[in-house]
Amino acid sequence: MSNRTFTMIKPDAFRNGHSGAILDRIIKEGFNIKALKMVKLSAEKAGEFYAVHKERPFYGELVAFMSSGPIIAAILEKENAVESFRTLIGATNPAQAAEGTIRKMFATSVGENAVHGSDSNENAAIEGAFFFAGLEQF
Ligand code: 3AN
Repeated sequence: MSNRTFTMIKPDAFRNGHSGAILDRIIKEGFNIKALKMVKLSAEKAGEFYAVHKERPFYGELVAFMSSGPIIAAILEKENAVESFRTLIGATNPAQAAEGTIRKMFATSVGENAVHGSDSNENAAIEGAFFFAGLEQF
């Protein structure tokens, strides 16, 4: 069954000029883009998005990084989208990411790891709705 996931091209990948290559790879892997926008998160909004990590030692660093520059947010559709996209992006730490994954190719560190991918169908829906109104989703 076809379903949806949510992604962000993070500020590091955007700054380093990898947005086009990453979007091209995502499309070539068979994901259909259902919503897309370029935005810059305020620290407050980044903190809200990552609220689940509030108690983690890297939370402050994560919020500062995610609000440090523009990102590209998107909703993607494909069969088994959440798991399939997590496989495409690779492990959180790019040093442990498999060859050919987006993080292996474009991420620089565990904190600045190029892309986000939702970890469940439930979170994909919550995260998609955080960025996109109904009228912006196709
Ligand atoms: P993933 O993005 O692979 O689902 P999570 O949910 O464990 O990974 O972490 C969310 C984000 O928090 C990561 N994408 C990364 O940017 C950041 N992060 C995770 N672990 C660390 C860490 N040890 N140090 C700095 N940032 C981290």
